[in-house]
Amino acid sequence: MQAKISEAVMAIRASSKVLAISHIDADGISALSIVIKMLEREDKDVRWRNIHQLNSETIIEVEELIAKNQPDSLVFSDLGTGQMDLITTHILAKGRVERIIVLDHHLPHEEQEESRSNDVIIEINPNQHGLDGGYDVSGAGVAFFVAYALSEENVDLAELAIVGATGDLQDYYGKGFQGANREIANLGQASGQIKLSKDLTFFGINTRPLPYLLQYATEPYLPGITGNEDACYQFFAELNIPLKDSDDKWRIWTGLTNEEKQAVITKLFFHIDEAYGDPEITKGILGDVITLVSRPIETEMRSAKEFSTLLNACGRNRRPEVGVMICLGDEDAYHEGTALLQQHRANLAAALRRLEDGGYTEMDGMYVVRDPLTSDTIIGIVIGMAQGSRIVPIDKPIIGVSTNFKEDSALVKISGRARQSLVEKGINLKESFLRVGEEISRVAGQEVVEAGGHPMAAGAFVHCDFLDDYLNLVSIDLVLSPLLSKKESLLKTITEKRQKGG
Ligand SMILES: [Mn+2]
Repeated sequence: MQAKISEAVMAIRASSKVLAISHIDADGISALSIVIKMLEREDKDVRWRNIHQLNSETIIEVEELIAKNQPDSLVFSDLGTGQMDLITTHILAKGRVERIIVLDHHLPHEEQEESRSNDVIIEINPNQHGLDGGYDVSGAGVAFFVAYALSEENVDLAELAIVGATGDLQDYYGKGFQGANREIANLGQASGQIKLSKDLTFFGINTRPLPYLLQYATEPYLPGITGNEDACYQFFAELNIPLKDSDDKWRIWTGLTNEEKQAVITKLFFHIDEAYGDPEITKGILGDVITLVSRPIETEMRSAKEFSTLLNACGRNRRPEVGVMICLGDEDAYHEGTALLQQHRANLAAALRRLEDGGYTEMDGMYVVRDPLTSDTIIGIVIGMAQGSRIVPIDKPIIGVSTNFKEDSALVKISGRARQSLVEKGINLKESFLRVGEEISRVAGQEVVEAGGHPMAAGAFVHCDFLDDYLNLVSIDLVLSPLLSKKESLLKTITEKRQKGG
């Protein structure tokens, strides 16, 4: 991977005008901001654009941007590996640019486990070098390693790499980062950009008034407290902890005294232990919390977790460029971003409320959420939260279908989430989505599905005429595939026994 990074560094030095394309989520926005900063510091002319997914429709947009801006080099971040065929046919084959750098961490298809670099393309994907793109490093992390190799002065960009990794949920619940992410965190700490401390891992410790810190807690969901405003007030009243300070301003977690914090944590431990009886969950409310010390206090930008949510909110409200400007330090963008965050929260809450009113169906292999009011940009988050808060059961994967999409498109976006326990039983959403996509395209005689992602979280674009067939077949595949892989491994054990014992 170091060799590939060096090649990317040389390619960047050789370029003068660069078009950078990135994903719209927090990791994609952070990755793009790192790319922009490192290029600007090298005095390159940079044009950039976030896109929701690289597919057969958006690649045309990229072609148009190339025609308009005439860059000599292209950089893709947080996407590209799964779309190498599109990049090859639409850009490489047409000889549009001199260099194409792909900085991605999504799992390659099985036949693409080797980097497909050539004279023009430099592909850097940690999965092709023995790292795990799900946990070891994010798209922003890959971009950071290139930036850091370009100049050690880019070490300050470590904070954005950590924001990206946080956005992709690469920190283990309660345990923090590992692998390359841990290295990035250490670099950021050594350079004074970030501070790691053991603290409450809840969302909003820098920004939320105390009652709301509990009312909106979902990691873990606090039975009897989450969503219950009265219970939250009562919780602090029982501990004699005032909710407002002498200026009548709401107090936030980071403003509490150590004694107050200790009292709250003890009470939470007791409550969570009673509700779950699982010491892992109880202990997990304390863990590595990352503070971005050069960002203004009492803002979302102060914590990696809240910063990534702010960026997600921009992307999911179709304003990813606002997120990029926030990363680059633009104050107006920050104010616009916080308004988008409020909108984002309202959209999520409304979508969850519709689900609570029974807005999902059960199939053999999965639960399906089909809500025309939920946009394709938040459907993935909504289904994740629906299972996190147990509004939808967790014994099967959950699939969200969004028909709320760009009007002129024939493609429907679907998203899937599966709990770790299901993945351990042999469920692999990405493989199921891809396999059924290939099968259905074969019998349909045309490409009707484009899919990608990870075993626990995957997505697909499906031609609307084949949506119901696709869902029915995926449901069957999700029932069968764990059984078939179990069968395979049993057969393998027999072979091994025979070889050993004769
Ligand atoms: Mn990512």
